[in-house]
Amino acid sequence: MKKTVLITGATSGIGESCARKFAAGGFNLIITGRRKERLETLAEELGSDSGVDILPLVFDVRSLSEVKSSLENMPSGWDKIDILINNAGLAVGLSHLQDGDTEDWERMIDTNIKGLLWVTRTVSPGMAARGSGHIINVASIAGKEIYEYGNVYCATKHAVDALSRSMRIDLLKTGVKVTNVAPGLVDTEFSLVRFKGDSKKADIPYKGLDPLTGDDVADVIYFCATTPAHVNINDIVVMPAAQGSANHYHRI
Ligand code: NDP
Ligand code: 8X3
Repeated sequence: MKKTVLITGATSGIGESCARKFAAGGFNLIITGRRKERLETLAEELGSDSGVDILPLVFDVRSLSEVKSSLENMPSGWDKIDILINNAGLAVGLSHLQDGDTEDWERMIDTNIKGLLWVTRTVSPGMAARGSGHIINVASIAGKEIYEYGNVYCATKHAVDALSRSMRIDLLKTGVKVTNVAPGLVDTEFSLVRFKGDSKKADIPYKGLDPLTGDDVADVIYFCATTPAHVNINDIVVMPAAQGSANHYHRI
């Protein structure tokens, strides 16, 4: 029987790459995000190409009521989630703390921390009751280190890192595995979102080096998700070869 994977933030970047990778691997997919048209187009494309079943669900992870009404009222046959990939997330703004925009902070905290918690709180009881499952949290190198101007985004990803470790202990006796995946620089829509649509500023982080692609990170996530039952990758940091730390890049 095919396993089901739920991917949050599948409308672009790492999440979309995960959808393609897991569909190619024969998993049924629940793909989520706020951009309905993108989700439906992806669902149609992957459904016809790979022959797996795909359920697109449009909701904002920041809203506990939207998360619950979407995930607690699934069509029949979709209520057993084997793998949850908590990927939806974003950075908004890049400034010293004393100049920060508090609305940007709220968006990051509400999405990256609370959104991940709302989805996990809704999905994990079913996994625990069945005695199996795998939660994969997409954190960041920004959850291991900090960089100037990164303050609140780094804090949210440090929170994800802490939650991954906490969840692993809390779920230990239930048979549910927990993996933390911490990428460095990945070329997605992330930078465009951080710089609020300013494509000139958004290109700067990727100049003069080969960043990771969403597909590179999806390969790592897929590897983590397909280890034998008795093996768990607890935590994995994946970086472009040209990035030595959150603060060190080799640009040509
Ligand atoms: P993208 O901007 O390409 O993708 C982000 C995804 O998150 C989109 O599908 C977006 O969907 C979804 N999302 C954002 N906010 C919400 C929300 N409120 N509700 C539901 N879905 C939401 O960026 P990435 O693929 O790079 O980002 C994916 C994850 O990887 C994030 O957690 C990010 O922090 C992390 N990361 C990224 C790195 C990078 O350099 N790019 C490095 C390390 C980690 P929609 O807009 O349709 O809702
Ligand atoms: C995204 C990578 O270095 O921009 O998490 O924080 S970074």
